Parts: sequence; structure tokens; C-alpha cells
Amino acid sequence: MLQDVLRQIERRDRFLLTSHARPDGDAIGSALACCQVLRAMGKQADVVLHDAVPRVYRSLPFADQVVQADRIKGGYEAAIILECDSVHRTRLEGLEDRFLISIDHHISGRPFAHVNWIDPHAVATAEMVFRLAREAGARFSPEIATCLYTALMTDTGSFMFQGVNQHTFALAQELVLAGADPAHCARSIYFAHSEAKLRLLGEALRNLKTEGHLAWTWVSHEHMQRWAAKDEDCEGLVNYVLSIGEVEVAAFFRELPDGRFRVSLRSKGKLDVARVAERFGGGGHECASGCPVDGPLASAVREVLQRLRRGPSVQ
Ligand SMILES: [Mn+2]
Repeated sequence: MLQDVLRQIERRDRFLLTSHARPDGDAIGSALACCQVLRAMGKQADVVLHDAVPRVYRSLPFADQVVQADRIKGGYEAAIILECDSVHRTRLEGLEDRFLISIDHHISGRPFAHVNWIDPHAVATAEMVFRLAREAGARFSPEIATCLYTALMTDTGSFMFQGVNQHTFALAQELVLAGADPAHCARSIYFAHSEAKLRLLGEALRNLKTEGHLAWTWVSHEHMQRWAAKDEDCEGLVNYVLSIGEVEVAAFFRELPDGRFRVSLRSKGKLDVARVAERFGGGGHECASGCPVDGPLASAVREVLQRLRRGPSVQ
């Protein structure tokens, strides 16, 4: 619980903060904000991530201080793992024998750490970091508010996803009062794409296929190379497929250099796509998941669609 987390923080001086590999807005924003909260409490803290900060989050306050590494070095007294359901998903080595604190809002969150604060009612991990900061009485700077607002905005799909309620807006209000600028945060995320991303979207829309409540598309490795696209340029393209009114489930296939495919699955809620992804050795949430599938494209699509047609249903 929150009190246990605070007690463990108060006992120590040097902290490492991290989150899952291929970090999203909640992972980055919450880790950056939590790091500043700890520093405001007089602690030493560093954010260490396995992957680079994606382009759209690079303008967040203190994003330039994020350390990218495969292995943890240094005398940290504890590691705080945010928005992440296992040590493995951080893809960082050297965490195993450290004192671990987990802060997560996922319903699938497992108590893998020494101290676990998992609150599935929190709409984003950012909400939990906000509560931690307030409980600690830490000075709440505009920079911290900006990181948390960005995390909240992205993790709620710009306040559109299931679970958004009056508390979400109350939190947004607190963050704006503390100095977050909503228009600036939105601009940095939604009007900051690379050209490559739009070129990939072009190919994805050209390749779009639909079948009843299912829709899917793909981009080839060759197309990725032609536009010097990075993995992160594919982020969110699946949502365009899901935006079709009749579509309940969308799949996006990205060809990897080795000819396999990375599949992103999205659901509007009637089908649990986490369970489908798990069948292929992936995972995620009911409405957003991912998995690897062997190529070539035709067989990858056939296998995934077979599962999607069959269910299993959430209801
Ligand atoms: Mn989150």
C-alpha cells in the first residue's frame, strides 16, 4: 500500500526508477515525475530504462536525464518499478537481488516485488505517483505536473477510454493548477510525429482488410526500411483500424527483419484480446495486447484471424 511504499522510501537514500521496455506515456511520465518527487524529498534518484525515450516524449521535463542501459550498475538501495507487472518486462539485468518496490494500476499486476502497491482503480500509474507526492508532502513543481498530465492524457486515450470518470478530471484539474499546460502537452504528443510514421500509416491504410467486426492491416519490413522508420513509428497505427464504426477488434501486423511479425491487437471491449495474444506467447490487457507470430504474412494473418473469429469473449 501507499503507506508501506512511503515508509520504505523514507528509510533509504539512493533509488533507481524504471518501467517496462518499449515504454508508453504512463511509463515515462510516471517514472520522470516519481524521480522528481524523490529528489524533492531529498533522495538521490535516477530513471533507467532499457529502451530509448520515444520521440514524442523527449520534450518532457528531465527526459534528457533518462539513462538507457541493459544492466543496472551502482549502489542503489532500492528500485521502484512503475507500470510494470514483472522484473522481466523491464528487460534490465541486475534488478533481481535488489530491494524492489512495485507501483502499478493494472488489473493483471502481480505482487512480484518486496513491497507492492497495485491499485486497479487508478486510471493511470500517474494517479498513484500524484497520491504518493501529496502524501509525502513533496513540493509539486510545474515540471512534475507536466509529466503526470502527459501520462494521464496518453493512458486514458485523451480522456476517452473506459474507466475515465469524475476523479480523472479532478486529477487533471489538480495537475493544471500545479502548472501543466494542456494544449502544450497535447501538442507535444499528437502533433509531433515523424514523417515516417505518416508514410507507414499510408501503407497500412492501403493494405486495410475488413471482415464483419474484424479489421486488420500490415506494414512490410521493406516499407519500414524505405522510410527509415523505427519501431515506435508503428505505435498507435492499429487505432486507426479500430476507429471504423462496425469494427470491434483490430489487428496490426508489422514485419520484423527476420520475417516474423509483431502483432498489435485492439478491442472495443467485447473480445478479450489479451487471451488471444497469450496463445501466441504475448500478453497485455483485455483491450490492448501484442504478440509475435511466425511469417510469412498469409499464414500469420490466417492464424491470428482464426483465433479472433473464435473468441474467447470477455462477456
Ligand atoms: Mn498505465
